[in-house]
Amino acid sequence: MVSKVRVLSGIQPTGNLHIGNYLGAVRQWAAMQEDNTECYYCVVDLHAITVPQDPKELRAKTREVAAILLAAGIDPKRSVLFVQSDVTAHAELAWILNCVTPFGWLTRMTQFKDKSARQQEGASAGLFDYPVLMAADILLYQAHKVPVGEDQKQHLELTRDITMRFNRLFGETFTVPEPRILEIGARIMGLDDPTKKMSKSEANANHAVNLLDPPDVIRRKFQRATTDSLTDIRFDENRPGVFNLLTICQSFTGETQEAIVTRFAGKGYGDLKRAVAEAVVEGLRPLQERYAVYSKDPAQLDAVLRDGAARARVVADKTLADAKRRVGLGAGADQESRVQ
Ligand code: AQP
Repeated sequence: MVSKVRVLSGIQPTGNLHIGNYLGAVRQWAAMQEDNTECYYCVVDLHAITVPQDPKELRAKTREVAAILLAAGIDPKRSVLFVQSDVTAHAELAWILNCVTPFGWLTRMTQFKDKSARQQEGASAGLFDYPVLMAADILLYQAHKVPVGEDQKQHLELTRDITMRFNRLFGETFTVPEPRILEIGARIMGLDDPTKKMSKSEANANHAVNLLDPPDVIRRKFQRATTDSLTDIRFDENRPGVFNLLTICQSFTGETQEAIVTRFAGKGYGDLKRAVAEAVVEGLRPLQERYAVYSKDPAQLDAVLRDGAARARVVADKTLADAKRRVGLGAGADQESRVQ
């Protein structure tokens, strides 16, 4: 039995990390490192190859993302930080879960529908199977809580369904995880089109504010952000551009909605954009400074990731061995554990 609260989350090394990834996920990862938690955070490179990647670029991004996580406050003494493909149990458990996951459940996943629509027939079987690999990531560590952005809510619900189905078929094996989705910042929208989630894979250069963008670039991107033809500044979800800017402002400054609305009373969108840009520049400054230090020390990063993978394997391999035994895999497996 696990006495501490186990936390697991992952991030894909698929491009430049942006403030959506930070506010929706990474910042709360750092905040969840408390005495009563055991946190596992991984760079999910197996997930990244569900869409085509340049091998050299993928490896470089994997290291960059790991260094950003350290810079964002993930403390390798308090958390286990590792690269997913360094722990082979993830792929192995995913196969077992594939075989207990009904095909129909996966066909309902909206993220697959969105992403495969762009690639049509060329979409990989891996992209379709992405949520099952995500379930394996979570179940291997018997995670109680999974801090994610709102876009992952459906995948988390599927993970819970897969867990309950496996436990019903083979006996209590896995902890049923719960998503941890923030009320503010769980869905940051693109600056160019505030009706679309901010995403690493969008091509427009003004779409996302990246965590490593220099201050001038951040200011320019906010200056060009799409707003509307009205003038007053207030939190109104029907005005997605202004709402998104205000949400970003609130997430970085920690102010209440009332305080922000009072601050901008009688001011224009230009003032708002400048103020949000400054809040983000200041908010990201410590992360960017720490990143500069970590990125100059590849040996330290290697050591952190090697140690993280070794510590992750201890937990993951134990869970995998139990799952295999329960399913009846291997010559010496206990065939009696199936309870139906
Ligand atoms: N716009 C967002 N607002 C809040 N949270 C977000 N997350 C992603 N976008 C936003 C959260 O960040 C974590 C890591 O995401 P991911 O890299 O695993 O994949 P993703 O959700 O598919 O992110 P992207 O940026 O949209 O990447 P691509 O374009 O590669 O698909 C997750 O917890 C996610 O919820």
